[in-house]
Amino acid sequence: MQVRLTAPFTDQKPGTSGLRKSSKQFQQPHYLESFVEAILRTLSGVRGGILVLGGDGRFGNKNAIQVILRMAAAHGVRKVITTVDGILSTPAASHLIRSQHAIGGIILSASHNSGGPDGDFGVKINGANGGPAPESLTNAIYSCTQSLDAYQIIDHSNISLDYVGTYAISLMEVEVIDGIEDYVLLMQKLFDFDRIKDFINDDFPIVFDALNAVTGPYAKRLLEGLIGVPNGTVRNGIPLEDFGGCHPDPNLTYAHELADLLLHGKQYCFGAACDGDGDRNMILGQGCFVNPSDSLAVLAANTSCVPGYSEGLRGIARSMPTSSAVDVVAKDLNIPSFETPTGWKFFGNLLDADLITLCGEESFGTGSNHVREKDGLWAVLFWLQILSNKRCSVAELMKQHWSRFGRHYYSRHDYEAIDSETAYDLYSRLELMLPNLVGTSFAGRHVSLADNFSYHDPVDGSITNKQGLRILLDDGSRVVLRLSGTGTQGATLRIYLEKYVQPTGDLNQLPQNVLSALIKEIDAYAEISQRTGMPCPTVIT
Ligand code: VG1
Ligand code: CO
Repeated sequence: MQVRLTAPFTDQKPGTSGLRKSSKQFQQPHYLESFVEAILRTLSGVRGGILVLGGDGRFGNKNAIQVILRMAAAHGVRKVITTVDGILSTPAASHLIRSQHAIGGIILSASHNSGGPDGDFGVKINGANGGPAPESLTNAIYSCTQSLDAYQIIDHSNISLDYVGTYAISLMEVEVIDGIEDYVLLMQKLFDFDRIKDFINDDFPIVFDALNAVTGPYAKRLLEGLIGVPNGTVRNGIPLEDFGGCHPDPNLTYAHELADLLLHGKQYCFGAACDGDGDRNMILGQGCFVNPSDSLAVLAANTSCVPGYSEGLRGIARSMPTSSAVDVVAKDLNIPSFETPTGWKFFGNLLDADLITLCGEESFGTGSNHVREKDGLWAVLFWLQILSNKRCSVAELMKQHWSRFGRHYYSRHDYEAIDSETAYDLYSRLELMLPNLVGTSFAGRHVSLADNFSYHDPVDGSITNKQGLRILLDDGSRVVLRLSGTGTQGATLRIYLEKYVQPTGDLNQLPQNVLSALIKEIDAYAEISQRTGMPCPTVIT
């Protein structure tokens, strides 16, 4: 059946790996369908191909699955693999796409954004390598939406997502699988669960917060099932359509209940949380928050503890705003390190070309070549494996790490939901001023470089410009500014601050104190509080 569209669809921001908007916008007639039509017209191999489909369980997930199934059938897809209750984390989807030789996947999630009728919804597109769609694909989808005048859909009743089963919609097969199983098997290949089990059961109590989002069922099977920790270790473990009203973003602000348990309580030795779609992670020890940039460095420095990585690393990559902590480890290991723009899609080529094994972002994202997405629970298991081998606390491990490699004091300040024009003006004004900064003094140091970061992909030669304003100082300190590409209300300004202290220096200071001169200087220079009217950031990490 062909449904004609009367108004053009103009809502897709080019350059993002999908469409992320309010649930209300997604409920407009033909809205979801128009975007899906553009995906199915653009993705290569749709006719006769296999597609993976699932989501993080938020409001709209199940309905979107039914719509996409009927549209996929109309477009001649051979088979769609979807999951019981439509539950499929982003890393698990990436794994399925790869293991099932699918042409790609559609993941229904707005990741760490809130959910429910008043929250956000999203449609993410992954390619045949299991990774987020590259810009070339999202741009092509975007141009397709611009001229769309109709979409194809088949009339069919809903498929049951209650149990595992196989169905047909017209000529298309629908396989409803358990979305947890394959992922658990993959983790069993990488980690020594018995060793983790011995360590934890020997008086190392842990707690995990799924924030009522997708990782609940995965964590229950991995932690309470395989590792055998007490039931209830996984808190907020049932995926809810509105995430129980909470913001499924694992940071100190939005996962504060867990943070309080670890930072102020004595009950647990280790705590972790993941985001809405399961690709991010926050790691906490007793009285100790692990900065995500440090987390990546610790993983890289300790791969010999983990069976899946015992052969060592090919190389590492980090996003530009991520601290240089992992670069220092790479240097020590004598392996290459790459600096990419923000967004997991930029790691795809490096992973596919086997140039790197580990990669990560400061935004609580770490991952490896086992899939093509960042992977929250994988990082949790990696940490538990290191701790089991070293038989030490998180705080001790961090101390050992810094006393060997030095400490990159780091913080990210987010100013959320600023008026878009104000944010844009602030940003472009600073961009224009940057060339004049080079050679002058900033927070008492000399500015060695000030520019808008551009990335040259060593694999396909592509160049991606304007990926963030950076001010580099002669002592290795940095301030980076970006406007978020994932927010749905106004604009979000992110400021990343970093200062390196040698192993012989004071490694036990508070990051906000160490960074205070940079914080003050950038506020004055970019007129942040003055222009936004916000005296302080909404989220400090
Ligand atoms: C944020 C993070 C970025 C991450 C992206 C998607 O983007 O900063 O590092 O890759 O979210 O993560 P931005 O443009 O808002 O800074 V997720 O968990 O949505 O897949
Ligand atoms: Co996410």
